[in-house]
Amino acid sequence: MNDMNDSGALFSGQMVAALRHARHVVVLTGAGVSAESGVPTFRDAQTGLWARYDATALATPDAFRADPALVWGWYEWRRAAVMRAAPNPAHAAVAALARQVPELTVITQNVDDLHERAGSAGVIHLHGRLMQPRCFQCGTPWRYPAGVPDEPEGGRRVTPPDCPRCAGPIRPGVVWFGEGLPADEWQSALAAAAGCDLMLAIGTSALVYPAAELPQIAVNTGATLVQINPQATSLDGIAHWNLPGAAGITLPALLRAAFVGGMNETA
Ligand code: BV8
Ligand code: ZN
Repeated sequence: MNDMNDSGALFSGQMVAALRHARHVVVLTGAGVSAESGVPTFRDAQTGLWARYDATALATPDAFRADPALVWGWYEWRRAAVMRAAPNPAHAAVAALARQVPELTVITQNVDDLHERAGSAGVIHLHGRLMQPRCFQCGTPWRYPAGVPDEPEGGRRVTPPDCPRCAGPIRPGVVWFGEGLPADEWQSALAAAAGCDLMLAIGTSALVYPAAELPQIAVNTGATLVQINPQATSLDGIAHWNLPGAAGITLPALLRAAFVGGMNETA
């Protein structure tokens, strides 16, 4: 799984010590942390009705204006997948880490609620939340009917509901490409990245901005950067340690190595 260091330990002793003695840890996650829960990443090829579309093209205000039923259908299909999914050991490890270090800040690019369902509190959602729709026109929050939307495997067009206040179309509560990030969340993320002494970048290709700036900001302010990702990314060059494994295996193992008794004792 991970590069064995010369003493045969799974992780370098220096890295384990850095985590064990960290004062403020930031965990930055991307779609890869939810991959083992069966939630497709942005890199994964789109399937069914969406196979003909590039995700970054669908996730835009223009795409919604041009074909609201296509885009709303896509988000209903993703929401169904997330509601059927369960947090995996990586989400559980992030939640357990909060009890092992003096201060933990969880920053995610994911619009799913798997960190929260695993027990993480105060998660900073840079790109919004699938479960918080609102009116595209007047911004009035809207509530989904109870239950998992019954979406066909291959997806389908679904006309978005009308806003009870202005009859405008309801949109997903996510940040689309070309839209600014929520100001408070972004300011909190910037402050945490600049103030932490160790950042774990987990399951992100670090290609979407401004979120992809956070690891560099952490390194520039003296933090140790540890990346967990089975593939190479643009972070390989700035990370102090690259752990080329699946988050659901690597992160629990790292916690066990760093904290006596690891997760079990705290779970
Ligand atoms: C903005 C919500 C302006 C919606 C998302 C600077 C340079 C270049 C471009 C830009 C720039 N600044 C801005 C831009 C434009 C754009 C951008 O970055 N484009 C990219 C494509 C080049 N940014 C924007 O548009 C941002 N807004 O700039 O607005 C503005 C400013 C002020 C006022 C008004 C306007 C908004 C960006 C947010 C867009 N919304 N999501 C939705 O979900 O539908 S982004 C979305 O894509 C995700 O949230 C995430 O951020 C990104 C996908 O990246 P990842 O999460 O990393 O996932 P990915 O699939 O790519 O990779 C998965 C990784 O996991 C892989 O590396 C894989 O190896 C790994 N993995 C797989 N399995 C596992 C694993 N790892 C561990 N364990 C495993 N088991
Ligand atoms: Zn409205």
